[in-house]
Amino acid sequence: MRAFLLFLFLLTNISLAQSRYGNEWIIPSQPYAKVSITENGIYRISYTELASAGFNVAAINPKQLQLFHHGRELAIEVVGEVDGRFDTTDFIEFYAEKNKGEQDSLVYYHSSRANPYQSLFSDETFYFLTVGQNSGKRILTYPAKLTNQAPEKYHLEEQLTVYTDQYSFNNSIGLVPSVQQSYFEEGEGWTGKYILPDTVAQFSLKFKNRVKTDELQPVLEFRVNGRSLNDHQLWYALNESTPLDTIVFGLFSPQDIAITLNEHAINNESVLLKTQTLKASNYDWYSMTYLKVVYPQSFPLNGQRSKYFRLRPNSLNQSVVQISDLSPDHIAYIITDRYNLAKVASQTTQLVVPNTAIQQRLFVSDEIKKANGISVVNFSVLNPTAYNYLIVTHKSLLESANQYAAYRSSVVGGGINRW
Ligand SMILES: [Ca+2]
Repeated sequence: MRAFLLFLFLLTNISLAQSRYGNEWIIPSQPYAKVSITENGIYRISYTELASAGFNVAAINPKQLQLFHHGRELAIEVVGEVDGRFDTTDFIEFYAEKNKGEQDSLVYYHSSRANPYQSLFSDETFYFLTVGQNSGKRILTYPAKLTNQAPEKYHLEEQLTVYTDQYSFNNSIGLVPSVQQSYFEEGEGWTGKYILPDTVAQFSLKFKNRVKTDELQPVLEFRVNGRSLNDHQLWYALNESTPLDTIVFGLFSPQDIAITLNEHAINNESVLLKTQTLKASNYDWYSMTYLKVVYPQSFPLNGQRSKYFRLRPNSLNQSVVQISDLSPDHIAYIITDRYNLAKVASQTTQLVVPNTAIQQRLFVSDEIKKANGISVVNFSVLNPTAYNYLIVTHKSLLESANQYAAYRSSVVGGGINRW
């Protein structure tokens, strides 16, 4: 993967409001516990974990605990906060997601991310816990409720297969291009193994607990990525039938295809997708980046400890969800807005979910995860008016960045200061 050097010049302008920098969440006088996360799920941080990381637990007013991710405060639950003391049995609980690379979109200057489900660099992301000046944001809990409303018949399952076997540079395999842009080009990113023109690629999809309904048919979406220096012509077919269509896409470009699956396209709750190029050249190479099928599915967890549900909009603005194998240990969160999480209390195997006039996403899990690691961070004070520019670099390029900074601060370089 290409290391890159990005010089970011921050123009000194004292009239710039601080909100322009996006670092308002950092209060330099407050220590922060930096929490490493690499998987989606419900996390719990205990008194002991914070104390072992070196966080001053004696100074914690639990009501003022705040958690930040990507500079925004997330709602959390702090069990034991009511007495205003952080006791050894108190803990913090929240829903977190791994790094899905949303911020990678910044490096694609003329295009969008080739693989929207995989970070270019790492699954790891950091959540920051601190004791603020005021009350922190807390998870709202909707209590269990009795109702005669009929349960939802199904939710919309999103079954996703993401391929990350190879990293596609925007060049033919094995040939390093003479010029690479400093930004990421169309089609760059993680994708599947390249497929040769003689191969009929086969991708098998299996439905789980599908609900057959005339209201909604399953939709199969997939993204292929060009991998060689020619335009591609690709046919695709379902099962043993003749090709449905032929699509044309360029060089190293991604291409999306969506197919509505009729009932006769589904055999024994499976679908076989076949793809092949028309062999425009011997190097008519492409790869599969992801396959996604969205379909109506019934609610059982079937042994899965964690599961997402997408509820269809309900004009009653409330949905009843009956999960036959829901236990009292399961936690149900409405995660549609993951910064403003809400919890839904269950009544035996039933959840009454509010505000469903719009589609809501639920996360149900009985698995409490531990962070990979916690360390204490004290941020330095950065006074923008005291510096002229900022260098953002990679450690492999640090020496050159320092040389550049030394040059800029010299008389010849203009006597310009770097932070
Ligand atoms: Ca307490």
